[in-house]
Amino acid sequence: MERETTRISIADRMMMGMAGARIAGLLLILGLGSSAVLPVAASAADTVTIEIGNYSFVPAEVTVAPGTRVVWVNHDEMVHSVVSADHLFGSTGMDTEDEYSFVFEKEGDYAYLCSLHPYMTGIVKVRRP
Ligand SMILES: [Cu+2]
Repeated sequence: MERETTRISIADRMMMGMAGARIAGLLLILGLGSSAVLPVAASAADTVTIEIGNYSFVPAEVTVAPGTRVVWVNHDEMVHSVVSADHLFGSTGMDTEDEYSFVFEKEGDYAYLCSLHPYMTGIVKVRRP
């Protein structure tokens, strides 16, 4: 009798183990599902950063969707600015690590330059995806 009880007990434990594995598998699937969704929800797509360094805008040309905030960050030792060709947007002098941002709502091509070094140019192209 005691042997039989032991056998049942082992079978129970095996079944519990299998159920546990199934639950773990389900949690794993749910976990993977949510992690696959998260990057889409991240706000990274709404902001594009342009680095200013070595007397240039990098990248000099970006294409973004309407509503995107473009951020310029001055990593140079020199003061720079961001001024659009049509004066739609423009920063004051930006010291090292200063930032300037502008939200582009309408489609179009927006050429800009640094007013202190006019050979520094860039363009933001706003296009519907
Ligand atoms: Cu400059």
